[in-house]
Amino acid sequence: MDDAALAARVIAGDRAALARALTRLERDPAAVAGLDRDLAPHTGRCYTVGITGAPGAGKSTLVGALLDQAIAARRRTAVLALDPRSPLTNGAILGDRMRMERAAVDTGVFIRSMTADPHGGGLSATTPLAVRALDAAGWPWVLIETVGVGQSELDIVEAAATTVVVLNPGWGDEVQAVKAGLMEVADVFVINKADRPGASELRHDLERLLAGGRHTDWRVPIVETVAHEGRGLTELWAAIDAHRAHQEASGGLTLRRRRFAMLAVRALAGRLLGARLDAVLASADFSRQLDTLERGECGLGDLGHALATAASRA
Ligand SMILES: Nc1nc2c(ncn2[C@@H]2O[C@H](COP(=O)(O)OP(=O)(O)O)[C@@H](O)[C@H]2O)c(=O)[nH]1
Ligand SMILES: [Mg+2]
Repeated sequence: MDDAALAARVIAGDRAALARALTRLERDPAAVAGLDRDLAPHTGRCYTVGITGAPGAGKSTLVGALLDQAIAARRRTAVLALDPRSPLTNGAILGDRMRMERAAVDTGVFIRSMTADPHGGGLSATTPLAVRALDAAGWPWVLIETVGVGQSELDIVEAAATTVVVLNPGWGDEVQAVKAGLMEVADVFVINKADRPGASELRHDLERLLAGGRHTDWRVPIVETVAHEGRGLTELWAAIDAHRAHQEASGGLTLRRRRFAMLAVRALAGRLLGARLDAVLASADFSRQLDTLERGECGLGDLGHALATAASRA
């Protein structure tokens, strides 16, 4: 099926076509320019929620519980799961929902797990394209599950319209991790596993951090959840709704969408440039330049400049 035909079916809400489009762009995000262009007029309506936190924090369980609520409330919600260490397809957590989703007529949810292409760009190139496909397919809510700090795709999740940071009680170093970077990106804090000791201590630590942090007109809420028992999920959806209302009223949503677009375009351009750099590096001409480096006739910086110049001309 060509791009235009596939796009038309995605836009018409055909789930199989959407799955196929996602597979196509997962294989090579740089090769789907035509498909994305055909989808473009139908994008710009969905609302993205990033769910981030350390492996094991309970993100997948939480997403599953959010979906249960979404189904009950007829809130049509799609999920992109980008956590490579706990692919949804392998886990029992969303496994049942995945099977239900596959068998489904329209359950009002759509779940997709995506893995990074290890060669360049990875999920930061794929994710925005996937979000746009879901958007064009008419999914009004897109939840993006990803692992926490230090991952290349984090920047993309920071550009979600609302970012939920998931923590657990009793980890001790939690608050340090929050200070080290998650503080700035959190629109909502979730203390998941609130059935374990230490939830109120963690809450107090977070409150203290928030009070000492930068002051904005959004007060970051702290929601306690017990994801595997479905507790606290009404409150979590309410916190997401409240942040969305704030984002829409304050103009924050426009800024986030712009940042998302910038990061997406940069990731794609990075892939294209990476391919050019590799091509120049593999050329006979550049091999001769590497010989001069080995003979001590030029410096690394000289070759770096030469490579960048040659790649930009390629
Ligand atoms: N006690 C407790 N365990 C939980 C809770 N939420 C998730 N878990 C468990 O924590 C483990 C990791 O959950 P998972 O959702 O895979 O974490 P992820 O790596 O962040 O996606 C699983 O064994 C879950 O059953 C919770 O609220 N309380
Ligand atoms: Mg997970």
